[in-house]
Amino acid sequence: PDRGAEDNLRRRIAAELIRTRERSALLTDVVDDDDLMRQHSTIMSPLVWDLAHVGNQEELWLVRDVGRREPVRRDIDELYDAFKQPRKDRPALPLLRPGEARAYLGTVRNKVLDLLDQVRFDERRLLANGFAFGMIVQHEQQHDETMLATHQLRQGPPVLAAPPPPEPAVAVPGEVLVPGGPFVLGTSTEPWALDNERPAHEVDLPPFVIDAAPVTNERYLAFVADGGYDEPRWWSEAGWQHRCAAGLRAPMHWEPDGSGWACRRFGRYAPLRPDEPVVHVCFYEAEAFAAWAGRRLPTEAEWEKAARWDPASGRSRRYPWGDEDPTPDRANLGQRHLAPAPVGAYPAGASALGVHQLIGDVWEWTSSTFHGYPGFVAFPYREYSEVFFGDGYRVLRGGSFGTDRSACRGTFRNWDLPIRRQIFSGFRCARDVRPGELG
Ligand code: AVJ
Ligand code: FE
Repeated sequence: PDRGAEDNLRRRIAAELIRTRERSALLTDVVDDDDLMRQHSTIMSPLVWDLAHVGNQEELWLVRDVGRREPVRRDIDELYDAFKQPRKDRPALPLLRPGEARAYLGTVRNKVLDLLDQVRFDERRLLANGFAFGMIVQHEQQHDETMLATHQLRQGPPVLAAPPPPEPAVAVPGEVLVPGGPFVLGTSTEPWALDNERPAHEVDLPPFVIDAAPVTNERYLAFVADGGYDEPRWWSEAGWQHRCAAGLRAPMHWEPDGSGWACRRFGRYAPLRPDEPVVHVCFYEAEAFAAWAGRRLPTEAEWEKAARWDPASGRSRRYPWGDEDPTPDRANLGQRHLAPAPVGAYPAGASALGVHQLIGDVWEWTSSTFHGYPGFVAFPYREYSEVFFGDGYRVLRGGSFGTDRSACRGTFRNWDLPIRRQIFSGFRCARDVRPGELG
């Protein structure tokens, strides 16, 4: 590659690394050392574990592998290996104290910025288009979203604040018809796409109908008020079992308030806003709502076609609005707002077919289990995606208000257990086309 282009890439990578670290610092500087060391939920890590883990991954991949430099702290690799340390055991480990963790991250980062100056991006496949650096940026941003979810679980007075998301600017239709036919799912060209998004391949779908916006609190409340949580027929067998074992009655963080509900968000209470996407529901709750509404969840292929397919060109776009990167007027991403935006707040982010708020606001459960696409090759390590393939996990799409733009694309795939709801998860519904509906 020519020197000028390489220098531009270096500058872009440095800016992304620095911007990302500012987010990690903000999320960990607003609480004291005891709070950082404490476990707020057994399904989450102490914040200080996430922080040092992010530094350790950066050391493993960039300092040692890409840079072939001497280890900074080989002795802590085990402590911060997510596969060796179950979350519930992490608070009892001899973790780096917050001051040590911050110093460790600083040392690693200085080495990385130094090697970034010298690296040649054509040296190895891992470096093509700066991929190794992009992977580490995305990894830290994913943990920043996890840390934001930990903040949401934390008890005590609020420590995070942000301006509210924008108000609705347009009326959004109920649903949109997506014509049948082939489209391209996944990518082979997106430079920082992770292995599970690859390769691009054609998928032929029958026509279907999808909600033009995520399901709102108002619609979800109708399901709750109709006794949806007490009616096994709306739930799958596994879902009903979980509903009973976990005593589910409403989305996580909803609390009874007089005759209605309030929600707790980052330490503050607010009445439920009817036009806001419902958040903190698990896959089983999404599935039950859809059954109650006479609908179903979209498959991830349907979600991606609604998001990326442009009927005018027949192409799949990088994002719903086109090929340009996300901007604040297109999507509620990046923890700029600490809530999903009401439906209709992002007309500039709508897809070619007129589907709104696919990117940002809330992760959207799909009916699909997590598998490799045809031709999948693990890269650069099996533990990112491949070890999670199987029927145990469901795919979520689109990112949330807590997701950074670097870790969110039309092709980006997230996954989680069907019982999880501490994440910023919501959904939209879909349905088959009815006989005669196509005219
Ligand atoms: C893709 C969000 C499921 O948090 O478990 C972080 C991302 N992988 N460190 C997770 C990840 C390794 C992953 N998710
Ligand atoms: Fe990680």
